Amino acid sequence: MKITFRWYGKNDSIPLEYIRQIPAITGIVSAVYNIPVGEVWPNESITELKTLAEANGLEFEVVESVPVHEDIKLGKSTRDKYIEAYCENIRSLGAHGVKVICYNFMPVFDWLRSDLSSVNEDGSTSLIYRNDTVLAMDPSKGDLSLPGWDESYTKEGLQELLSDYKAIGEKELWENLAYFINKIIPVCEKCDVKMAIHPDDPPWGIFGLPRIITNEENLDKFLAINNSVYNGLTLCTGSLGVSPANNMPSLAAKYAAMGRIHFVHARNVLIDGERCFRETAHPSRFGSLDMFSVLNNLHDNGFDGYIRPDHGRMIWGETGKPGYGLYDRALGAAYIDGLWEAITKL
Ligand code: DNO
Repeated sequence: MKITFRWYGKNDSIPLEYIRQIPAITGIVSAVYNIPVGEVWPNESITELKTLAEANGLEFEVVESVPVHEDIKLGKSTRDKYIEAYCENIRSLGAHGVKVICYNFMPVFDWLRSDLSSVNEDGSTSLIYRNDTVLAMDPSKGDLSLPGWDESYTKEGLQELLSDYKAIGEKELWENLAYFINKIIPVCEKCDVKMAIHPDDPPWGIFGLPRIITNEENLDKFLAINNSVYNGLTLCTGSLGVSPANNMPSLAAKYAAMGRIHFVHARNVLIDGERCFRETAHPSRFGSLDMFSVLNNLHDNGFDGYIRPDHGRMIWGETGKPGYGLYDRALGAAYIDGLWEAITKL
């Protein structure tokens, strides 16, 4: 297992020099950010990321994300051109030594929270989700801006996109996902790049849009679309784990035994109501997830992929990208490393 750390490129306020000082981190997880979704990433940009990482003693073997163009999710006639560009990105990332690509298939919006800096008792702040608040939001009014979202839509563009999705239910989204997967996986096999789909965060439909990577039944259905080992998962404990029906240690054991987990996002969350949760410090006792059992089951079932500490709180007065500060994620990395040492020596 390799412990990695997400880095948002040269615009990230956290320097690579700091990341290399976190014990146990072997590499960065990054992406080319200044290219519109659906286009081919310039070779120079990929080379630059790799060179910067290596100059700091870090590997660059995991990309998060290569975003999927909405026309692919919508199954539009233009999708083939975007899939070809996606395949081109897989080829060039493979040629640069990238081993795993994390991506998601969530319509329009990526991850969603109702508040990005809710104050905890100890003065730190966390990302939280309150169902009532989210139900009262209306993205078509164009006044919402949250960090996981593609900021490039105009108000009209977003309204048009949301209206295109009126024709897409879960069934259609599954069909469009299967079409995409069956086109890209043969390329991944040739280039030795493993795909790791990120679960929907949160794992339920929002704003009337379908979400399908949400639970065990659907993960099984997803993996069965194409049985190649290159068609795999990002096991994000905090995304799936906010639904009490998702037993994270058991999902970790099952999919690791199948050899289908290529990347793990380790995050703890406290479920504090129906469809309500608060992101916490990583150790088990602060949240609802048994992080030890997740890691132990990964280990016992042969997991040998990449892991990264996911969203941290903001602590020690740090400001920055919500969920992606240095300090709490570094504590998370040290915790993961400590658990792993204990597990491997037991
Ligand atoms: C949130 C992240 C996600 C993830 C994408 C993968 O912090 O885990 O935004 O990067 O969903 O495509």
